[in-house]
Amino acid sequence: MKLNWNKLLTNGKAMYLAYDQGLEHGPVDFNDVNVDPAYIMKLAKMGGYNGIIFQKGIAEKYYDKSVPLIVKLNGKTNLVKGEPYSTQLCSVQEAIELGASAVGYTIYVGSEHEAEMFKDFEKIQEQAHDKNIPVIAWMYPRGKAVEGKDMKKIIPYAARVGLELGADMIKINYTGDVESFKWAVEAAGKVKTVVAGGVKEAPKEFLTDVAECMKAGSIGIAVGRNVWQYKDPIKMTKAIRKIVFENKTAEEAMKEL
Ligand code: FBP
Repeated sequence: MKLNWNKLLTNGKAMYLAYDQGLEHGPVDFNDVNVDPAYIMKLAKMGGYNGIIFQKGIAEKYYDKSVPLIVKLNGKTNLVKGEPYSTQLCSVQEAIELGASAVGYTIYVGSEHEAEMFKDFEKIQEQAHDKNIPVIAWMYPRGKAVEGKDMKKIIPYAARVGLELGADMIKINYTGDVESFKWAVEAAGKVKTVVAGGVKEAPKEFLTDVAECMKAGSIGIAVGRNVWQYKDPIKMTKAIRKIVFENKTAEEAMKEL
């Protein structure tokens, strides 16, 4: 199997712009400007991202081929309570027809529905690899069984599950310190690790987190809100770029803002 990473990586590193929050959280995350997917598409191009992450509906109507497309194949709203299950919403074939260079899939590790997501993942992983398309797994510990548990231990477990299941890249949340994140990256083995952003933080905090993740061995980021909710998303993009591609510190990157 020879995966096609064409343009999804620059010298082995990557910056992806995530924009599936409209499904996961609803328009509460947006303002008048970033509510428009066409604006995000332009931002991805101007910022020189290695990929834009869309659900199929947005990809169908707004994807303009200017940067690689990563189609998120499953999702859920945050309106449903109880043990989380992320349902498949798009097939690998549809994603390819939309122009996808990679596909994304969320697995809620620890959920009562974990086994169903594992099963769904097995199929999409096989179909994607059949077409040499990399699979990015959002490995998110969720559900009663993991609530209150130490994420410094659970996130490395989720990372390892990504390796066991055959993901090519995993997207995980920062554990909060370099040592435990390094352990997560090590647990993922040959699977590339990118870090998710989470709720918007103060720029200094966010860039420090990015720098720490890179130091711990992450190959890049796959973030949304901390970029497009920032007052000048292009400046924030340039700051992240300094850290991811030029090994700069958070302090040095702050000069871009
Ligand atoms: P953000 O950088 O905005 O957190 O985006 C990363 C992401 O994984 C999105 O792809 C997804 O929509 C969202 O986080 C899921 O957030 P959560 O499940 O933590 O509410």
